[in-house]
Amino acid sequence: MEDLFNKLDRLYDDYDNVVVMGHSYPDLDCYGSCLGIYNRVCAMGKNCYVYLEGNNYSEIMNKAISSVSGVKYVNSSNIGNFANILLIVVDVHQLSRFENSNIFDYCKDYVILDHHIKDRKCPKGSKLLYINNSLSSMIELVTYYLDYSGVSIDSSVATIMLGGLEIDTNGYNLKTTSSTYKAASILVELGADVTLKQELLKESKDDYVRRADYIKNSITINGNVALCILPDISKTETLAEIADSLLTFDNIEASFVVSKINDTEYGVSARSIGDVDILKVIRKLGGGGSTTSCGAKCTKGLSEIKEIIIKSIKK
Ligand SMILES: [Mn+2]
Repeated sequence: MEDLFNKLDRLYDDYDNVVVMGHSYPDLDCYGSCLGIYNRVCAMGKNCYVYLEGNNYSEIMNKAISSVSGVKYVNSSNIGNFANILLIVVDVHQLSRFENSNIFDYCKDYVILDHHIKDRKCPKGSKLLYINNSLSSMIELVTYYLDYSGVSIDSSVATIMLGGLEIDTNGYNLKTTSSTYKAASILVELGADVTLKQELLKESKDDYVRRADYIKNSITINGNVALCILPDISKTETLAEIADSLLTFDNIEASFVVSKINDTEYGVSARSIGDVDILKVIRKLGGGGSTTSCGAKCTKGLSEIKEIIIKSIKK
């Protein structure tokens, strides 16, 4: 990793501006990583900005954004005012899932840093590409980057980063190694407040009850795979949250959550902590991701999606 950190550090000087951006519907892993890199680049005396479009964010994200101060942001309305931009994309590598999928129009060069399984649709021509699917989260990498650089960060940023680490590992259950715990330890040393992190991750009672209701109506396939169909149009992050929750139950090793995400498309979110090959199923639905966490968006009908999932699991 030190090699990567040195390469990154050497890049910034060739540009007037550095913009850090993640995926659409950002979560704390994505946003916390943007903030971490932002702090590193600012510490080197460079102009840096975090790209946030700002609409349609989760309650957790809105709380996180308002908890940090002094960060310079850009979005589609003003990115055109900046020249000679190096873009650093984190936590995603498919252009269609970028927070702004037209961002390349504004940037001279770009770097991609991700921890998801590499997709064929990964853009070619980056200045630096680092995709390491064995990392628990983006936060893990960025934490080691900050540690290596000796950069200090605001306690609010460390808190968000700790929250991101917890979310991406589903509470230190998925892809968690000794380095993951070490990253958590570094973040606490950097000032992360465990109580505030808990506050940040809190959800409303209504959301909890709604989720419990969905979970109650889920079915189990082969005794270890939960399938949950949501009755209403939902946000993709809701699907992801429910898929995470399902994994906390006895005997459940994998989960699939399906819901309409707009008038024409269904979203599918899948999680696995065991040997169930969810990625194979998700690929059949045209999606992608990692072997522990993946998803798809498709225009197939609900009965066809259900059939593909159930048949593939039973096979
Ligand atoms: Mn992530």
